[in-house]
Amino acid sequence: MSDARIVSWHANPSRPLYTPPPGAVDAHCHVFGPMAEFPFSAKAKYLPEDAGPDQLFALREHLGFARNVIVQASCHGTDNRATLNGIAKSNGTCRGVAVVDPAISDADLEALHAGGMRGVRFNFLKRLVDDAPKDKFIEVARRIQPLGWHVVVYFEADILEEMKPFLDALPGTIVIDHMGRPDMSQGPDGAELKAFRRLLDARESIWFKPTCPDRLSSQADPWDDFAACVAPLVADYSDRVIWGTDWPHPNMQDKIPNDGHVVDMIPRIAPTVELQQKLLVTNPTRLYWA
Ligand code: 0GY
Repeated sequence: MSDARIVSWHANPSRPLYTPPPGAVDAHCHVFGPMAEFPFSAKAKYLPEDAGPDQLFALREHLGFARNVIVQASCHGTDNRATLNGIAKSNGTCRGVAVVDPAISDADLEALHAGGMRGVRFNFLKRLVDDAPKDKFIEVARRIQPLGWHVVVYFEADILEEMKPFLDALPGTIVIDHMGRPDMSQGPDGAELKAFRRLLDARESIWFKPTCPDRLSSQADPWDDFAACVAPLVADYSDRVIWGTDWPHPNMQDKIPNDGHVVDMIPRIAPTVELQQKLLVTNPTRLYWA
């Protein structure tokens, strides 16, 4: 990996045309560093410039959101201090999702809870992590249930079938990042979205994030194929969707999205006030501020 630090976020995003409802939650974003205080993991697969909580809160204000869920990014490994720092500075307006060493003690899990963590993330992307020990993850998922936490799982559509026994073995609520990254060029009735629907139909406690048009679309902004594929999914599973910007857009340096345009995808995938309220307020509040 090169030592050059990467910028993957827009320097001057537009103000969205869409206004989120009061209390809206950006439920998938990250913080990077600041590195001088919170160094990156020795195993990090990318080395970003600092994108700390002050930048996150300024962007949130600009985009019209009230709260954030900060998801521990892979570049910080299992050292959750940068994410905890963001939560601590937020005056109760942030919660977090941690990445933990499966050998973590109960006392350390409880300390993460006290610091505002409400879930644990299992990342299966080979370009981001060296290993993903399923047996150990299942054990972690069991141990977090008494805390009222949920599991967030990140994988790509080509391994959905092989993920099924693992997902079946996880207790409690599961949130799938970015819908398991289906191929949007196949359209709303494409094989990968159909397979994802089968997963949702088989278990009510599987939630998902209809996020990342910039990553998943086969087209340029305004990402029309994403809107066409994702709107039916949000309509059909509206009680188990949460939304986020994905700022600072890790690894998107070659296709940096305009965050204002990312927010303007919301009314295209959730066209009614009722759907927007569930996606941005009711559902994330149930998971993170209950
Ligand atoms: C995302 C997606 C990515 C990165 C991470 O933890 C991470 O580094 O999640 C990615 O590169 O696809 O959701 O932020």
